[in-house]
Amino acid sequence: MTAEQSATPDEAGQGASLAIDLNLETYSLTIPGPDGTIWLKVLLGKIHCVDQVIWYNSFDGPDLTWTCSENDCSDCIEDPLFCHSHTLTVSYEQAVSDLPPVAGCKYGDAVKLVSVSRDIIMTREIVIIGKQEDDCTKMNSTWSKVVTVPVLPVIHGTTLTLNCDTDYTNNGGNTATCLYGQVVSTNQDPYCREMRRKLVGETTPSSVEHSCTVDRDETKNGPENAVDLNYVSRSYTGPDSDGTSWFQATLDKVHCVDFVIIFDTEEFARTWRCSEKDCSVCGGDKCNDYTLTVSIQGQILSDLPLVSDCVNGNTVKLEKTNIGQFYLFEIAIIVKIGVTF
Ligand SMILES: [Ca+2]
Repeated sequence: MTAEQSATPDEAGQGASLAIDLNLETYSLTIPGPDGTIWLKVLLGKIHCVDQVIWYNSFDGPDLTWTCSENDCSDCIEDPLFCHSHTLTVSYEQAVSDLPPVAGCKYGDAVKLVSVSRDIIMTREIVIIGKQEDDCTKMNSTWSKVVTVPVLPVIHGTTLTLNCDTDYTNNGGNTATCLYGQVVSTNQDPYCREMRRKLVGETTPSSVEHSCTVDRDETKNGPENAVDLNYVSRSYTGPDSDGTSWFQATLDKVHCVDFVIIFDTEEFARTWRCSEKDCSVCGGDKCNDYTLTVSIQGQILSDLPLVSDCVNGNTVKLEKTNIGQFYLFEIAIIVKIGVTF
């Protein structure tokens, strides 16, 4: 830690270093510099998160105390008159990449005291309190079902990968840092969402496709997002060259399809129930916007036994009845249990 000031009448007897020598007998005396400003600056040597700055002008101080938020250190107490005649800032001398904010302290490597209405600054001591570089022992309390790699506790400065508990998927940020005892996200907060539970009789398609991935963004809008058991991810498809928009699931083999549920969200779904003829009986939201067909594709099978209330097929196709794009958050295909071909 070193100190500088705008100017002093006596470098040896009243230099800036005397403001940080832990001795109240000695003091620095700051007078206007060449540009007329009056300032005392303490260089910390590395980035700290500054919690408080305490200034001793007299033996029976502290005379002023500034308390920092994550934005500034303008909260000044002790002597209101003195507070108004000085400003205190914490800033960076060295270039630094964005640090995630920590509550109740201001990052910086330089602390600058400026006199705004007095001719001199006399400093017996200036004390800079940095936030304690504690280990991180517990998760950020606003995060639910998040687990870290490495597991907590970790020391200050550790970079963490954020995952979710079993049966949950992370739809938010996936990195964090242990800063001053807090786990702080470095991009965005994680968001662990419980995965959709498979229903009794639900069969997982062996492949899925749709007419045209919007923006050609397979990660964000691809058809696999409709069968990943995640209510947040979704497929998003537009019309193909024929002008129709559709989503198709191919099953591992021919099943007798009982019903199909389309989830727009966890709460909003529509269900197509099958008779032995078709799966046209729809209940729920926006039924008129879609048709659902179950068919046998790619193989000729004759004499399949007819089972009541289900349709034999290895392909489930959802088509939009009018032109346009559509989302599909999840599709669940439920087949008759115990019916095999
Ligand atoms: Ca999904």
